[in-house]
Order: sequence, then structure tokens, then C-alpha cells
Amino acid sequence: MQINRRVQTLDEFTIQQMRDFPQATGELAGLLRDIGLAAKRVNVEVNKAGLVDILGDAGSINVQGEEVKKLDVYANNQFVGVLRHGISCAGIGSEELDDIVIFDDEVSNNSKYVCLFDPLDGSANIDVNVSIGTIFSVYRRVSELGKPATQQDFLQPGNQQIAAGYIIYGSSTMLVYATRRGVNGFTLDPSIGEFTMSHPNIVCPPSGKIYSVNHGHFFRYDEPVKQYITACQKKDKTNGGPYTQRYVASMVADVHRNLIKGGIFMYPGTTDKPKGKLRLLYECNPMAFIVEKAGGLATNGVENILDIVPTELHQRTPMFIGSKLMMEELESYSAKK
Ligand code: P6P
Repeated sequence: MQINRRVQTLDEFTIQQMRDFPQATGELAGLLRDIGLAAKRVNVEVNKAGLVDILGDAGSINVQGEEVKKLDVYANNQFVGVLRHGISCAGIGSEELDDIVIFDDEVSNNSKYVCLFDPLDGSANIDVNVSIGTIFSVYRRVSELGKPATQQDFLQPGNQQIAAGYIIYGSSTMLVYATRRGVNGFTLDPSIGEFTMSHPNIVCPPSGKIYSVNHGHFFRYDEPVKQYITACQKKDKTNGGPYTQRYVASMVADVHRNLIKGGIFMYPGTTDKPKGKLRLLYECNPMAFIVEKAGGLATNGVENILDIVPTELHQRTPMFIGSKLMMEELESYSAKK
């Protein structure tokens, strides 16, 4: 019987990874399968959000001081639930939870990894049907196996990530997953309910013609950023243009588009919020890991995002991320300063 090997499911991909690395324990493969399962459950609710009373605010305020949408809570519970009951994760940090959650049972305490999540990024877009996403980051524990995970397991610099990924709930539902071996994209096939390999070995084009930034904050950005944005608007055929501005206020969607097509995404600090808005641990670090494994760059305007040593779970950072040559042009404005 001819088996269709053309289309590889996420599970088959993780099993193939284990075959390629016989010494692998299978924990990371199990972690990715758990995340894929939770993503499918979240996807069902996201796709019918307009039909059931799951829209609107959950009536609570999260640690960020933002109104929590019911889907945020549902998504958080799905990812925490599959990992708590899996065999691969000792604890998690989440945008929706004030502090880390240590699973502290015999199996979890012997798990090698911890995860950080933004369960539903761009949740302000839920009610207006714009793409939203889940972001995840995986670290090997630095604490002693057999004992509960500790805060230090979660406060590692992004360059220590073992894996990172996102799910984008858009015109189709995709899971993009990066390890040090590269970046692969899987699209959910509703006919079989499986994520299937659709974008093998994703490479971020070295340049592009898309810049993504919230122009509403323009006059509060610092000079080099304003100069670069102005230069993007002046691009024409004589200097690598014309550029176009694309920004949907869902970082997963904006960064995903620029990862595939080439482009730069900026969420700079402002005079009133010099640290910007985005969270280092569960938004910027995983996206920076993914884009850099695909050949792009990510900085906070001064240093590589992945080199920042975190001091607290929910700390913010300015972020500039995207195609290598566009990032280098942006950096040239800071250098002039
Ligand atoms: P602004 C969504 O709330 C988010 O955290 C990112 O996904 C997105 O890029 C950013 O905020 C949008 O923020 O200030 O432009 O609305």
C-alpha cells in the first residue's frame, strides 16, 4: 500500500526528529504535540467566536491592566492544561497569569523543560475578526531535575531558548516552529484535524518593501526611528522602493507576514513609555528566536533581543525585528545618532 508521505503531519515531523536524533528522550517532541493539541482546541473557539457568547470581556483585568477577553482565558487554560497533564513541562509563565505556575508533581518535576506563553496575542482584535495568535517559548531548566522548577528557569536570556513558535489564527491556522535546526510552518488541515507541513525551512528574505509600525505614536519616537520611518516613506525605484506600510496591531500576524514576504516590524519605545509595550519573555524572545533562525535580526534598538538578561516575568522592551538588510539600515540611523 502506497503511503502518502508527501504531506507530513506535525506528529510525523516530531517523530522524524526523534529518528534523526536517537539520543532524544522525546520530551521536546511530546511538548510540541501537546501545544499542537491545545492550539487545535483554541482554534475551534476562535473560529466560532462570533457565534457564541465567548466574545466580549471576561470582566476581569489581567496583570497588564488590560481587559481580559473570554478567549484569552480559554486559551490560557487550554495551554496550561495540556502541559500540566503532559510529561514534558515542569511549569509555565503566561501573560494571563501574575506569576509562574510550577506543576510540582513527580512527573513534572522530572521534566526537562519550562514554557512561556502569550496565549492569545492581539486579543483586542478578537471582536473585529482580525487575525490573532499564540506565542510560545521553550527553555531547558537550569534548576535541579526531580525538584520543582524555580523562577530562574524562566528568567533566562532568549539565546538559551531550545525552541519557540507561534500559532496564527488567520485565513488559515498555521503553527510555525523553530529550533536551532531551522524554522518550519504547518497549516491545519480541517479535513483530518492535523497540522501538516506547508512551509518547510522558512527563510526570511534579506530585504523587503513592507514596514510595520503604529504611526499614531510617530511624534513620540526618538529621532533615529523617526528618520528611518521617514526614509521608508521616501523609498522609490531609485533607492530600493517603493515601500508600503502594513500594520494590523496583532504582532503575530504582522511579523508572520514580514517573515514570509520580507519586511520590518517596529514597536519602539516612546517618550512616555520608553520600554514600549511588548513583553520580552513571551512575545519578543520567541519571535526574535524564530526570525533569527530564519536569517533575520531582532533588537531593542541597542542590543540583540536574545542577549537581554531578564529580571522580571512581565518586563517590556522596545522591539525592531525583520529582514537583515532593513534592520541594518535602521541601525545605521541609530549609529549616526
Ligand atoms: P498598538 C496586541 O495587543 C499587541 O500586544 C501586539 O500584538 C501588537 O503588535 C501591539 O500590541 C499593538 O499595539 O499600541 O499599536 O495598538
